[in-house]
Amino acid sequence: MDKICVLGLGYIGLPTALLFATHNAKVVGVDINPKVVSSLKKGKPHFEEKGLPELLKEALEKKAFVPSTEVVEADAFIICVQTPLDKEYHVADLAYVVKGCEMIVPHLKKGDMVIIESTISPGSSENLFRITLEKSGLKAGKDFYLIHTPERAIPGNTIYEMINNHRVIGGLTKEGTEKARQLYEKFVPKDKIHCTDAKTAEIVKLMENTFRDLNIALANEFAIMSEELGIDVWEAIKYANLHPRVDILRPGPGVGGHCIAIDPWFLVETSLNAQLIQMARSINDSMPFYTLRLTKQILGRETEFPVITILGVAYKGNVDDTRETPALKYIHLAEKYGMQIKIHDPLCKDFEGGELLSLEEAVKDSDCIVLITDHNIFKEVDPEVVGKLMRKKNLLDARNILDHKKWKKAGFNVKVLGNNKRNYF
Ligand code: SAJ
Repeated sequence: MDKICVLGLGYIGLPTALLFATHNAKVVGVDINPKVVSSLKKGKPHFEEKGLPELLKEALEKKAFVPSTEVVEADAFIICVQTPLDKEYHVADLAYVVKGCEMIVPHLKKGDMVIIESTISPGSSENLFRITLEKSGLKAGKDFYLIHTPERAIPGNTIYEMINNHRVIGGLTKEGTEKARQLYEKFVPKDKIHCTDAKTAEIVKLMENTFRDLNIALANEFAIMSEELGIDVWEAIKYANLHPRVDILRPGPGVGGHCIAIDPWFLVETSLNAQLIQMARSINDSMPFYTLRLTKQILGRETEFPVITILGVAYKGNVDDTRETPALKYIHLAEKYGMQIKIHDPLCKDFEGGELLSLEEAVKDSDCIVLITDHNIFKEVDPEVVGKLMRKKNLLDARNILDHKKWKKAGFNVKVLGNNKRNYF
């Protein structure tokens, strides 16, 4: 049975480790955080993800998954650590991956695979990780295999997508790529695995996320334009998308998460010609500020020291993840303008931008609700009930998910981001 050591038990590492453990492999999952390791040993995942508790239970019962703080000898090492954006220089911070390689070095032996799933900039397997791993005295391609296979599963549906999405595998050598293909065939259907070289594999995921970022930027630009033109962007996009070759995404208060808001920069750092990509990033990054501008318009000049209720700080709907959330930027900016912010997000456990309150506490004496995250649960909020607790009944729906008729009926002044249409019928 294959022995696998997975480094990093986060959003990608843990499901990856568990899928191998439940598909005929012995897995040691390594995380430097002892709290994560002890919680997993007790059968408790440290974050929410559909199907994860059941998968962990199965892997532990099979005795095929051992959480640990130490790297051990294995046939395949899979690195799934984070690669944050270096905010000062807007380049990939690959230090955690390098650290992972360094931890593998004392355990590396002939014939082993080192597989990097973390998102990395093109060329870094060859130019950076190879050099670190060769400190073992072994040569990449000759003695051990270095492979990149980017994980592209979407948070909220990670386990399904890890199995069913197409997977691109690119090694420094053909032999390594083939060995990795055989390994992933344990849980990925054969016809969904595509083999290539390392640099191509490195760029594929960056291209996908950049494409999505550009599409959302276009939707956001259309939203701002629609406000200026006095039309409803949601209606216009709905009709444009009826065209068989058009698929415009949804505007909103900004783009967050650890992928779309970051990965395009990994391309920008590799080329002098990535102007369109930078432009999309700056449009999406400006959306929290635009959302704040709309908030100020709703409040008007007469509301002094306004109190704002934020519905949702997760970076997107129905997840508990707040990484790179546009809510944080909105809150910082709003506080600079003297607004008092009260936050409600029933899915998130903690948030660096402020205290998380119950719905009642968050709306009490508020002047405006600003819906930032499209959690389904917000559709169940009763405007009659919250309206009674508020000082002024204003709503800014920055995701266009609420039943606006119902809110208006309860006496709310409703504004939807991107809709400036006057009724003309
Ligand atoms: N968003 C919009 N409008 C939309 C769609 C999304 O404003 O129409 C916003 C979301 O609210 C969120 C951000 O964009 O703030 C990103 O959300 P997302 O659902 O587009 O993507 P992620 O970051 O959760 O996951 C993406 C996915 N990539 C693609 O769809 C190309 C996922 O498949 C990748 O695995 C993941 O990035 C990753 O790990 O790279």
